[in-house]
Amino acid sequence: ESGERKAKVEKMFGFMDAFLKNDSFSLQKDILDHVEYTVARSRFIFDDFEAYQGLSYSVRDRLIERWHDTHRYFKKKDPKRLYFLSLEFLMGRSLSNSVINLGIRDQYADALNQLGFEFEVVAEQEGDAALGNGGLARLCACQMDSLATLDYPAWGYGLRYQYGLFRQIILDGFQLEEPDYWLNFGNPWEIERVHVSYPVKFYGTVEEEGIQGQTIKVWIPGETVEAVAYDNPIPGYGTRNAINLRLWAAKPSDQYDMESYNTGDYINAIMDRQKAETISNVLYPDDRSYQVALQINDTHPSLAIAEVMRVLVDEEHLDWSRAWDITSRVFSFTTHTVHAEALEKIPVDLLGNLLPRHLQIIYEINYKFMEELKSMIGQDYDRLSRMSIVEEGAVKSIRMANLSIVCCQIVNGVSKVHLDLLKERVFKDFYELWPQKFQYKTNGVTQRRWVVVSNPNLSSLISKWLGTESWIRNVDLLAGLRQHVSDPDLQREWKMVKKVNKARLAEYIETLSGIKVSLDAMFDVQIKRIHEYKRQLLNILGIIHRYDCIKNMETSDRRKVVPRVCIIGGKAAPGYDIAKKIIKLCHVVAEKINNDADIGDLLKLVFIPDYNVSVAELVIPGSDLSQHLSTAGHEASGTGSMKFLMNGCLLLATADGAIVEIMEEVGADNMFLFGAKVNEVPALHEKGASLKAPLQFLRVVRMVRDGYFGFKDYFKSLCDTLEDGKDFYLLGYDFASYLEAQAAADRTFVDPEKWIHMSILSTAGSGKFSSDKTIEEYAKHTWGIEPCKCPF
Ligand code: CBF
Repeated sequence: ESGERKAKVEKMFGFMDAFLKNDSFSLQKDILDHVEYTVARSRFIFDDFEAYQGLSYSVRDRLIERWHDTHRYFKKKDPKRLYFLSLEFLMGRSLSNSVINLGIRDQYADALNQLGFEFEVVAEQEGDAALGNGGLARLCACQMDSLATLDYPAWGYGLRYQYGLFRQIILDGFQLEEPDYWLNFGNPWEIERVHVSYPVKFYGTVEEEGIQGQTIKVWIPGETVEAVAYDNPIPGYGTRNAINLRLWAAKPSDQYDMESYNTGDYINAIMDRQKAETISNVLYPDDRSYQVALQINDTHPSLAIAEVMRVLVDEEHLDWSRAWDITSRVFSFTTHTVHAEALEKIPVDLLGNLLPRHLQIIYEINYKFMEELKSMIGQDYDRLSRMSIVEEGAVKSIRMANLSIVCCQIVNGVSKVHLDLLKERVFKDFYELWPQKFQYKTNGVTQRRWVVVSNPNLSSLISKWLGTESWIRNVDLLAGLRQHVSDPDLQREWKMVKKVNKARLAEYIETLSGIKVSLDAMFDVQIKRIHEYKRQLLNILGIIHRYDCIKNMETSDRRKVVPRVCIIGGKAAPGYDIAKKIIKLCHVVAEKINNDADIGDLLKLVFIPDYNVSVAELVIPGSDLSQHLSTAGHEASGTGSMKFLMNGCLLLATADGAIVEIMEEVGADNMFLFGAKVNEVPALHEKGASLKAPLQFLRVVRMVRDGYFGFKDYFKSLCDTLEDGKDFYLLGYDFASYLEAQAAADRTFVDPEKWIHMSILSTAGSGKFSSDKTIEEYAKHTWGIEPCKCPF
């Protein structure tokens, strides 16, 4: 850049805020301008949705401004960057989060008010960006928020799926799936970069060519698809920094077009173009410097390893060892599972057809690794074959986790327990070889989204009692609540906030299902993906037991029952039959209980359909108790528990995943713990059929089996999974201690002072589970990056 231009830019930094003003009049004008010129509706007549659009474009302008300044600043300072690769980002809604992070929520609320609209109503118009399945994907969204807030020079890379996670429709209690057309009404939060596009090649052959006496491999691809960038600015809180989440969309390339036209077959040409649009792939950033860190979020983006090697060897003509040296120093790998059988494998036939050169490179990596391994462990063929990147067998496959471990300098689990399981079971062989590679980084969630945005009343209360809002960036300050825990004023106000949130949730439940619930009841919630290991079935069987007990009580004893509203929500994978049966069971049980006049307000069961991020934002603040029931050793971390904890909900949980660390922070006596421990589970599995389930358990299973709730034949296979010797997830074994934990929760609930005390201590102890903490750990111990704060 010329000196003159540089000076100009420097000067511009002095006028950072001069472009877009944030006073009420300017905001009103911006909103109206966008309604009129971007949305093309009259500024005199527009509805809530159009107001949402106008408002969002006006917020986006401010995001873009910060985004530009941040990138300009990063360019100037040129710090080491992080590129975070993930195939899933579950962002949810953007509006409220953006205005809060930009520090202009109240100004916008006021501006909208002047225009005759209400911020909350307008914000409700936004759909969720659900580009992911569950915990792993939402974790990435929290981590992006923390990266921006903590001023780290980072980019996220992912895919811009046309359709998000399916919408769950419940028809007669059965789950049906509908496509999520999330882009149908436009997406004001993204910026399409038509000029930022890269060809992504597939198929074809690899040929050998001689150049200057050397033989090199040349890949002649068969098809090319263009990856086009869509940028999504991510604002930090309390900083000018806004980072980028770049999502790639697959589009047909011109080259592709030409081939189609040559055939003269117009219809097939169009069909082929459509095919290209359905393809998605991950690209690495076009940055030649190795002052970067590349984070692979689970094995899904791990083909990036072979791609970086291909570029360095085939296009940059580096020799193999230099290319390997660079590649193995920039990549790190986070694994999110404890299930060895869930580790991703790609059949060699498929990969060889689609990406022949990448397959060759993986073979070469494996060959060199096997040679090195033999020199270290000798001819132990069992171990060699377990550790090989290539799995021989009926379907020869590439083990993507092995590829990632071999290549990456750091492999991390997502909780302390998870690391132990990786070391002892899942990656035992690798751990023994390279113990120094293995770490854990406990997951975290962002307090901005999960308290400030979704629970503004609690957020204000916390700030009031801490005397500062700084906890929103410095989460350690939450611990300061401990000193006020016994203050009756705080307890009263805390209780009041919960009541208001419960009222909001009760209203939502009534609108959804017509069921009226009592605010005096304990709101007991389990929301997460439906999976056998997460044991929603244990919850439902516990509810049946409660129902059965109430039914069989003398009427006078019913007065002693602690009323409960049990709330369950979550999606089952479309092909996961047992999970779908669990959803149906929940509905038939609910039908029975909710319509039983003997029961009334003592027990209600509600299934919340289409659980997603914005539903969670409503449900979590209104919950008293939340359940995390995974069979010990099955949940790598779990992040839902952390969101509830921050919101002062008490946890009823097994000692699994991050719960073990939550116990350390909050104290086991402030939670309701139950069930087998991680180290007891293998021995229990060995006992198999000799493990006898308690009578209460057999009774409730029998009620389902015998058709007490109808659908006898349909539930047979579900009940079969609970038979002695088949009960892999140990529902029968854990049932008695589960009921004890539930009884302890009841006893505590009737002592409101004690409950509030535990609730305040839960929030106070939640600081460790902020994604800010996780990101700081990664930055220091994995990525080696430093904050780079754009000046105001
Ligand atoms: O690490 C984030 C989350 O990832 C999962 O959801 C996953 O998809 N593998 C795990 O199941 C969670 O335990 C974990 O918290």
